[in-house]
Amino acid sequence: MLEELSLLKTIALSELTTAASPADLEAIRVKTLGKKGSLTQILRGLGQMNDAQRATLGAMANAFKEEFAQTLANRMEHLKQAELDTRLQREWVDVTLPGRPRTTGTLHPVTRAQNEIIAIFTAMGFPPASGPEVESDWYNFAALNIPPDHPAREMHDTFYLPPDPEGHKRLLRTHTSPVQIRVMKGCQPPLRAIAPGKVFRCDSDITHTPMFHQVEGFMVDEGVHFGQLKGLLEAFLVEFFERPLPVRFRPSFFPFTEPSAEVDMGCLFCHGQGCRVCKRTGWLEVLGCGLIHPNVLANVGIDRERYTGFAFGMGVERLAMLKYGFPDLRALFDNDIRFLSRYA
Ligand code: 2U9
Repeated sequence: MLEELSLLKTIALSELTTAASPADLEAIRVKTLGKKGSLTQILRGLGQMNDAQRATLGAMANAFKEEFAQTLANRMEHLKQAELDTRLQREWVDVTLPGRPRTTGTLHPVTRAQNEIIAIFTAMGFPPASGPEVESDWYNFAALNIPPDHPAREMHDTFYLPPDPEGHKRLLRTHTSPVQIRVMKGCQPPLRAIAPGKVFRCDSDITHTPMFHQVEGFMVDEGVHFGQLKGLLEAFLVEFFERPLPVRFRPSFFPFTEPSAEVDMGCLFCHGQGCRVCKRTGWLEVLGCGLIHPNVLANVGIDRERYTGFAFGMGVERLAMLKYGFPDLRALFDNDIRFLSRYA
Protein backbone atom coordinates (compact mmCIF):
# COMPACT_ATOMS: atom_id res chain seq x y z
CA MET A 1 0.00 0.00 0.00
CA LEU A 2 2.93 2.26 0.77
CA GLU A 3 4.33 1.43 -2.67
CA GLU A 4 0.97 2.19 -4.29
CA LEU A 5 0.90 5.58 -2.58
CA SER A 6 4.48 6.25 -3.57
CA LEU A 7 3.63 5.37 -7.21
CA LEU A 8 0.51 7.56 -7.10
CA LYS A 9 2.63 10.45 -5.83
CA THR A 10 5.16 10.11 -8.66
CA ILE A 11 2.46 9.93 -11.35
CA ALA A 12 0.20 12.67 -9.95
CA LEU A 13 2.98 15.18 -9.34
CA SER A 14 4.44 14.58 -12.79
CA GLU A 15 0.98 15.00 -14.37
CA LEU A 16 0.52 18.27 -12.49
CA THR A 17 3.83 19.68 -13.70
CA THR A 18 2.99 18.95 -17.35
CA ALA A 19 -0.74 19.93 -17.28
CA ALA A 20 -1.52 22.35 -20.12
CA SER A 21 -4.54 24.24 -18.72
CA PRO A 22 -6.49 25.06 -15.50
CA ALA A 23 -9.15 22.55 -16.69
CA ASP A 24 -6.47 19.78 -16.91
CA LEU A 25 -5.33 20.65 -13.38
CA GLU A 26 -8.86 20.29 -12.07
CA ALA A 27 -9.28 16.91 -13.83
CA ILE A 28 -6.06 15.64 -12.21
CA ARG A 29 -7.20 16.87 -8.78
CA VAL A 30 -10.56 15.06 -9.08
CA LYS A 31 -8.92 11.90 -10.42
CA THR A 32 -6.38 11.87 -7.55
CA LEU A 33 -8.11 13.33 -4.47
CA GLY A 34 -11.81 13.18 -5.40
CA LYS A 35 -14.38 10.91 -3.70
CA LYS A 36 -13.73 8.13 -6.22
CA GLY A 37 -10.11 9.17 -6.72
CA SER A 38 -6.95 7.05 -6.43
CA LEU A 39 -6.00 8.24 -2.91
CA THR A 40 -9.46 7.35 -1.56
CA GLN A 41 -9.07 3.85 -3.07
CA ILE A 42 -5.71 3.39 -1.35
CA LEU A 43 -6.94 4.69 2.02
CA ARG A 44 -9.80 2.15 1.97
CA GLY A 45 -7.10 -0.39 3.00
CA LEU A 46 -6.46 1.47 6.30
CA GLY A 47 -9.12 -0.68 8.02
CA GLN A 48 -7.09 -3.85 7.64
CA MET A 49 -3.86 -2.32 9.04
CA ASN A 50 -2.41 -2.29 12.53
CA ASP A 51 -1.93 1.01 14.37
CA ALA A 52 1.69 1.51 13.38
CA GLN A 53 1.04 0.83 9.67
CA ARG A 54 -2.02 3.05 9.78
CA ALA A 55 0.00 5.90 11.35
CA THR A 56 2.72 5.60 8.70
CA LEU A 57 0.29 5.47 5.76
CA GLY A 58 -1.84 8.32 7.22
CA ALA A 59 1.20 10.55 7.68
CA MET A 60 2.38 9.77 4.12
CA ALA A 61 -1.07 10.48 2.74
CA ASN A 62 -1.20 13.85 4.52
CA ALA A 63 2.28 14.77 3.32
CA PHE A 64 1.24 13.77 -0.22
CA LYS A 65 -1.90 15.90 -0.06
CA GLU A 66 0.13 18.89 1.05
CA GLU A 67 2.72 18.45 -1.69
CA PHE A 68 -0.03 17.89 -4.25
CA ALA A 69 -1.80 21.15 -3.22
CA GLN A 70 1.46 23.11 -3.36
CA THR A 71 2.42 21.71 -6.79
CA LEU A 72 -1.08 22.40 -8.13
CA ALA A 73 -0.98 26.00 -6.87
CA ASN A 74 2.47 26.56 -8.43
CA ARG A 75 1.37 25.11 -11.76
CA MET A 76 -1.86 27.18 -11.73
CA GLU A 77 0.15 30.34 -11.13
CA HIS A 78 2.49 29.40 -13.97
CA LEU A 79 -0.36 28.70 -16.40
CA LYS A 80 -2.12 31.99 -15.56
CA GLN A 81 1.09 33.93 -16.08
CA ALA A 82 1.66 32.16 -19.43
CA GLU A 83 -1.89 32.98 -20.53
CA LEU A 84 -1.40 36.65 -19.57
CA ASP A 85 1.90 36.75 -21.50
CA THR A 86 0.17 35.35 -24.62
CA ARG A 87 -2.64 37.93 -24.35
CA LEU A 88 -0.20 40.79 -23.86
CA GLN A 89 1.65 39.61 -26.99
CA ARG A 90 -1.56 39.28 -29.01
CA GLU A 91 -3.19 42.53 -27.86
CA TRP A 92 -0.11 44.66 -28.07
CA VAL A 93 -0.75 48.23 -29.23
CA ASP A 94 1.81 50.67 -30.51
CA VAL A 95 0.85 53.78 -28.57
CA THR A 96 3.33 55.84 -30.55
CA LEU A 97 1.25 55.48 -33.77
CA PRO A 98 -0.35 58.77 -34.91
CA GLY A 99 -4.06 59.23 -33.97
CA ARG A 100 -6.85 58.91 -36.55
CA PRO A 101 -7.25 62.11 -38.58
CA ARG A 102 -10.41 64.20 -37.92
CA THR A 103 -13.20 63.00 -40.20
CA THR A 104 -13.84 65.41 -43.05
CA GLY A 105 -17.60 64.69 -43.29
CA THR A 106 -20.07 66.93 -41.39
CA LEU A 107 -23.82 67.11 -40.93
CA HIS A 108 -25.73 68.99 -43.63
CA PRO A 109 -26.99 72.39 -42.36
CA VAL A 110 -30.62 71.23 -42.78
CA THR A 111 -29.94 68.10 -40.68
CA ARG A 112 -28.20 70.25 -38.04
CA ALA A 113 -31.09 72.71 -37.87
CA GLN A 114 -33.63 69.85 -37.77
CA ASN A 115 -31.70 68.13 -34.92
CA GLU A 116 -31.61 71.39 -32.95
CA ILE A 117 -35.36 71.95 -33.41
CA ILE A 118 -36.10 68.36 -32.32
CA ALA A 119 -33.86 68.73 -29.23
CA ILE A 120 -35.60 71.95 -28.12
CA PHE A 121 -39.14 70.57 -28.46
CA THR A 122 -38.22 67.20 -26.92
CA ALA A 123 -36.89 69.04 -23.85
CA MET A 124 -40.24 70.90 -23.69
CA GLY A 125 -42.17 67.59 -23.63
CA PHE A 126 -42.95 67.16 -27.36
CA PRO A 127 -41.39 63.83 -28.50
CA PRO A 128 -40.76 63.26 -32.24
CA ALA A 129 -43.10 60.98 -34.24
CA SER A 130 -42.71 59.75 -37.81
CA GLY A 131 -44.90 58.37 -40.60
CA PRO A 132 -44.86 57.40 -44.29
CA GLU A 133 -43.88 59.84 -47.06
CA VAL A 134 -46.36 58.14 -49.44
CA GLU A 135 -49.81 58.92 -48.07
CA SER A 136 -53.49 58.51 -48.84
CA ASP A 137 -55.80 61.40 -49.72
CA TRP A 138 -57.59 60.99 -46.37
CA TYR A 139 -54.52 61.39 -44.14
CA ASN A 140 -52.98 64.23 -46.17
CA PHE A 141 -56.16 66.23 -46.91
CA ALA A 142 -59.65 65.03 -45.87
CA ALA A 143 -58.82 64.40 -42.19
CA LEU A 144 -57.27 67.90 -42.02
CA ASN A 145 -60.49 69.64 -43.07
CA ILE A 146 -59.13 70.38 -46.54
CA PRO A 147 -62.19 70.03 -48.82
CA PRO A 148 -61.92 68.43 -52.27
CA ASP A 149 -62.02 71.79 -54.08
CA HIS A 150 -59.28 73.43 -51.94
CA PRO A 151 -56.42 74.96 -54.04
CA ALA A 152 -53.78 72.96 -52.07
CA ARG A 153 -55.18 69.80 -53.66
CA GLU A 154 -54.69 70.92 -57.24
CA MET A 155 -52.37 68.90 -59.42
CA HIS A 156 -49.71 71.63 -59.57
CA ASP A 157 -49.12 71.42 -55.79
CA THR A 158 -49.34 67.71 -55.13
CA PHE A 159 -47.30 64.85 -56.57
CA TYR A 160 -49.86 62.11 -57.25
CA LEU A 161 -48.75 58.48 -57.59
CA PRO A 162 -50.51 55.59 -59.35
CA PRO A 163 -53.35 54.23 -57.12
CA ASP A 164 -52.60 51.28 -54.79
CA PRO A 165 -53.83 47.72 -55.72
CA GLU A 166 -57.24 48.45 -54.10
CA GLY A 167 -57.62 51.57 -56.27
CA HIS A 168 -56.99 54.12 -53.45
CA LYS A 169 -55.39 57.43 -54.46
CA ARG A 170 -51.77 57.79 -53.32
CA LEU A 171 -49.61 60.91 -53.12
CA LEU A 172 -46.35 62.27 -51.66
CA ARG A 173 -47.29 64.02 -48.41
CA THR A 174 -47.40 67.81 -48.87
CA HIS A 175 -46.88 68.46 -45.13
CA THR A 176 -46.09 66.34 -42.04
CA SER A 177 -49.61 66.89 -40.63
CA PRO A 178 -50.68 63.29 -41.59
CA VAL A 179 -48.16 62.02 -39.00
CA GLN A 180 -50.06 63.93 -36.33
CA ILE A 181 -53.37 62.58 -37.63
CA ARG A 182 -51.90 59.07 -37.19
CA VAL A 183 -50.78 59.88 -33.61
CA MET A 184 -54.22 61.30 -32.72
CA LYS A 185 -56.12 58.41 -34.32
CA GLY A 186 -54.17 55.86 -32.28
CA CYS A 187 -54.52 57.51 -28.83
CA GLN A 188 -56.73 59.70 -26.64
CA PRO A 189 -55.67 63.05 -25.05
CA PRO A 190 -53.60 64.32 -23.37
CA LEU A 191 -51.36 64.21 -26.48
CA ARG A 192 -48.20 66.04 -27.48
CA ALA A 193 -45.80 65.35 -30.37
CA ILE A 194 -43.72 66.89 -33.10
CA ALA A 195 -43.48 65.55 -36.66
CA PRO A 196 -40.17 66.30 -38.39
CA GLY A 197 -39.58 65.09 -41.96
CA LYS A 198 -39.47 65.53 -45.72
CA VAL A 199 -42.46 66.95 -47.59
CA PHE A 200 -43.07 67.29 -51.32
CA ARG A 201 -44.73 69.99 -53.38
CA CYS A 202 -44.79 70.35 -57.14
CA ASP A 203 -43.24 73.82 -56.99
CA SER A 204 -39.76 75.07 -57.90
CA ASP A 205 -38.36 78.63 -57.97
CA ILE A 206 -35.87 80.80 -56.04
CA THR A 207 -37.72 80.32 -52.74
CA HIS A 208 -39.29 76.86 -53.31
CA THR A 209 -37.84 73.38 -53.86
CA PRO A 210 -39.98 70.31 -54.73
CA MET A 211 -38.74 68.58 -51.55
CA PHE A 212 -38.16 70.39 -48.26
CA HIS A 213 -38.25 69.66 -44.54
CA GLN A 214 -40.89 70.61 -42.02
CA VAL A 215 -41.26 70.29 -38.30
CA GLU A 216 -44.86 70.46 -37.18
CA GLY A 217 -46.13 69.97 -33.64
CA PHE A 218 -49.35 69.75 -31.68
CA MET A 219 -50.90 69.37 -28.25
CA VAL A 220 -54.44 68.25 -27.36
CA ASP A 221 -55.92 68.27 -23.86
CA GLU A 222 -58.74 69.81 -21.84
CA GLY A 223 -58.39 73.61 -21.66
CA VAL A 224 -55.55 74.04 -24.19
CA HIS A 225 -55.53 77.68 -25.34
CA PHE A 226 -53.78 80.18 -27.62
CA GLY A 227 -51.75 81.73 -24.76
CA GLN A 228 -49.88 78.43 -24.24
CA LEU A 229 -49.13 78.26 -27.97
CA LYS A 230 -47.73 81.82 -27.93
CA GLY A 231 -45.52 81.11 -24.92
CA LEU A 232 -44.22 77.87 -26.43
CA LEU A 233 -43.32 79.37 -29.82
CA GLU A 234 -41.69 82.49 -28.35
CA ALA A 235 -39.57 80.29 -26.04
CA PHE A 236 -38.67 78.07 -29.02
CA LEU A 237 -37.49 81.00 -31.19
CA VAL A 238 -35.34 82.47 -28.39
CA GLU A 239 -33.72 79.03 -27.82
CA PHE A 240 -33.20 78.30 -31.52
CA PHE A 241 -31.71 81.69 -32.44
CA GLU A 242 -29.85 81.92 -29.11
CA ARG A 243 -30.84 85.55 -28.43
CA PRO A 244 -33.79 87.56 -27.12
CA LEU A 245 -36.13 88.44 -30.00
CA PRO A 246 -39.29 90.47 -30.60
CA VAL A 247 -42.05 88.10 -31.81
CA ARG A 248 -45.49 88.98 -33.21
CA PHE A 249 -48.55 86.94 -34.19
CA ARG A 250 -50.56 88.02 -37.29
CA PRO A 251 -54.04 86.61 -38.04
CA SER A 252 -54.03 84.18 -40.97
CA PHE A 253 -56.02 81.28 -42.42
CA PHE A 254 -55.38 77.52 -42.64
CA PRO A 255 -58.19 74.99 -43.17
CA PHE A 256 -56.91 72.83 -40.26
CA THR A 257 -56.67 75.56 -37.60
CA GLU A 258 -59.14 78.18 -36.31
CA PRO A 259 -58.13 80.79 -35.34
CA SER A 260 -54.84 80.72 -37.29
CA ALA A 261 -51.77 82.94 -37.14
CA GLU A 262 -48.47 83.53 -38.85
CA VAL A 263 -45.53 84.25 -36.57
CA ASP A 264 -42.89 86.89 -37.34
CA MET A 265 -39.68 87.63 -35.46
CA GLY A 266 -37.62 90.80 -35.54
CA CYS A 267 -35.20 90.76 -38.49
CA LEU A 268 -31.85 89.28 -37.38
CA PHE A 269 -29.94 91.23 -39.99
CA CYS A 270 -31.15 94.83 -39.49
CA HIS A 271 -32.77 94.60 -36.01
CA GLY A 272 -36.04 96.05 -37.29
CA GLN A 273 -34.48 98.91 -39.29
CA GLY A 274 -35.48 97.37 -42.63
CA CYS A 275 -33.15 95.56 -45.06
CA ARG A 276 -33.25 93.39 -48.18
CA VAL A 277 -33.71 90.11 -46.24
CA CYS A 278 -36.89 91.36 -44.44
CA LYS A 279 -38.06 93.31 -47.53
CA ARG A 280 -37.80 96.55 -45.50
CA THR A 281 -40.50 95.40 -43.04
CA GLY A 282 -38.18 94.75 -40.07
CA TRP A 283 -39.90 91.35 -39.61
CA LEU A 284 -39.19 87.78 -40.79
CA GLU A 285 -42.01 85.24 -41.12
CA VAL A 286 -40.86 81.99 -39.48
CA LEU A 287 -43.85 79.91 -38.31
CA GLY A 288 -47.54 79.19 -38.85
CA CYS A 289 -49.86 78.08 -36.08
CA GLY A 290 -53.38 77.99 -34.65
CA LEU A 291 -55.93 76.13 -32.56
CA ILE A 292 -56.78 72.79 -34.17
CA HIS A 293 -60.09 72.99 -36.04
CA PRO A 294 -62.82 71.08 -34.13
CA ASN A 295 -63.64 69.21 -37.40
CA VAL A 296 -60.09 67.77 -37.37
CA LEU A 297 -60.52 66.52 -33.77
CA ALA A 298 -63.86 64.94 -34.70
CA ASN A 299 -62.31 63.31 -37.81
CA VAL A 300 -59.83 61.37 -35.61
CA GLY A 301 -62.40 60.40 -32.95
CA ILE A 302 -61.53 63.00 -30.28
CA ASP A 303 -64.44 64.62 -28.41
CA ARG A 304 -64.54 68.16 -29.91
CA GLU A 305 -66.69 69.47 -27.04
CA ARG A 306 -64.35 68.28 -24.28
CA TYR A 307 -60.90 68.84 -25.82
CA THR A 308 -59.04 71.66 -27.58
CA GLY A 309 -55.61 71.65 -29.17
CA PHE A 310 -53.00 73.81 -30.80
CA ALA A 311 -50.70 73.08 -33.76
CA PHE A 312 -47.79 74.80 -35.44
CA GLY A 313 -45.52 74.29 -38.43
CA MET A 314 -42.19 75.53 -39.74
CA GLY A 315 -39.95 75.07 -42.78
CA VAL A 316 -36.49 73.81 -41.71
CA GLU A 317 -34.59 75.13 -44.76
CA ARG A 318 -35.85 78.66 -44.08
CA LEU A 319 -34.89 78.52 -40.38
CA ALA A 320 -31.44 77.10 -41.29
CA MET A 321 -30.88 79.93 -43.81
CA LEU A 322 -31.76 82.56 -41.22
CA LYS A 323 -29.75 80.98 -38.37
CA TYR A 324 -26.58 80.23 -40.34
CA GLY A 325 -26.92 83.35 -42.48
CA PHE A 326 -26.77 82.08 -46.05
CA PRO A 327 -28.72 83.85 -48.72
CA ASP A 328 -29.97 81.27 -51.22
CA LEU A 329 -32.12 78.18 -50.62
CA ARG A 330 -30.69 76.44 -53.66
CA ALA A 331 -27.18 76.31 -52.11
CA LEU A 332 -28.60 73.71 -49.69
CA PHE A 333 -29.24 71.30 -52.55
CA ASP A 334 -26.16 71.85 -54.77
CA ASN A 335 -23.91 69.76 -52.48
CA ASP A 336 -20.99 72.08 -53.23
CA ILE A 337 -18.36 71.04 -50.66
CA ARG A 338 -17.09 74.65 -50.31
CA PHE A 339 -20.56 75.81 -49.19
CA LEU A 340 -21.18 72.79 -46.94
CA SER A 341 -17.82 73.03 -45.15
CA ARG A 342 -18.31 76.78 -44.57
CA TYR A 343 -21.55 76.18 -42.66
CA ALA A 344 -20.42 72.97 -40.89
C1 2U9 B 1 -52.98 68.72 -37.38
C2 2U9 B 1 -53.71 69.87 -37.21
C3 2U9 B 1 -53.15 71.10 -37.49
C4 2U9 B 1 -50.00 72.50 -38.55
C5 2U9 B 1 -49.76 73.91 -38.97
C6 2U9 B 1 -48.94 75.64 -40.09
C7 2U9 B 1 -49.90 76.26 -39.33
C8 2U9 B 1 -48.06 76.34 -41.04
C9 2U9 B 1 -46.28 76.17 -42.61
C10 2U9 B 1 -45.02 76.74 -42.06
C11 2U9 B 1 -44.05 76.91 -43.14
C12 2U9 B 1 -45.88 75.14 -43.57
O1 2U9 B 1 -43.40 74.66 -44.09
S1 2U9 B 1 -44.36 75.64 -44.25
O2 2U9 B 1 -44.61 76.12 -45.55
N1 2U9 B 1 -47.16 75.60 -41.63
O3 2U9 B 1 -48.20 77.52 -41.25
N2 2U9 B 1 -48.87 74.30 -39.88
S2 2U9 B 1 -50.67 75.15 -38.38
O4 2U9 B 1 -51.32 72.36 -38.21
C13 2U9 B 1 -51.84 71.15 -37.95
C14 2U9 B 1 -51.12 70.00 -38.11
C15 2U9 B 1 -51.69 68.79 -37.83
C16 2U9 B 1 -53.59 67.39 -37.09
